Amino acid sequence: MIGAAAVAFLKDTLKGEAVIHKATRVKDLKGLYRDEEARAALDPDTVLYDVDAHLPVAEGTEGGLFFGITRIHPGKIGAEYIFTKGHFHAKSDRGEYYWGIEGEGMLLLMGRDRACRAEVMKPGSLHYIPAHTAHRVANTGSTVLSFGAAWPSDAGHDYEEIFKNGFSGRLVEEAGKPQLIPENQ
Ligand code: PAN
Ligand code: ZN
Repeated sequence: MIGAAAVAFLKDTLKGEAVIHKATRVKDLKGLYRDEEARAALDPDTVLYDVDAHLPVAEGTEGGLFFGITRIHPGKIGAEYIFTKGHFHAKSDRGEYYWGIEGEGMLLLMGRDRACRAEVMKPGSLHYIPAHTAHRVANTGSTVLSFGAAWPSDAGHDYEEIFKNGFSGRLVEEAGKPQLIPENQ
């Protein structure tokens, strides 16, 4: 039997069967920005980034894969570029691929030893996120940053660790350029 694909992947959107859409708003990022006052002053319902994800199997299924596209709005909260919450995987030994689609950004990678590094994201850049490595993306450009992701369906997300201890590096604008500033290393 020959059939049409159940999902359409058009540049930075996904549409079709088993595709979910999730928006993350100002109110979901409480305590994560260096300048909490600046965050709290914003409309809590403003969307900062959103994700389309193709989840063809149930979350937690061993041996499956998930595929997502994230779009992050441009801008800063205080001096810090708008970013994703960031997480370790709940099954910490699961890795992931990210790749840049449109716009400019930085991927922050932090190991369990809290050593932190950043990789430049741009259209066509490919990023291997090793196991046991927290990952967060910041939009350092002036347009929407979109990127793709593929990860194991049993990886899960541990956001708690990041809400508790944060990342050991922050991407802030200094003299008009992104700088990686160490924090709580
Ligand atoms: C991605 C992320 C997505 C949003 O699909 O979930 O970019 O970032 P947060 O989940 O940190 O809010 C991924 O890493 N999945 O594992
Ligand atoms: Zn992940």
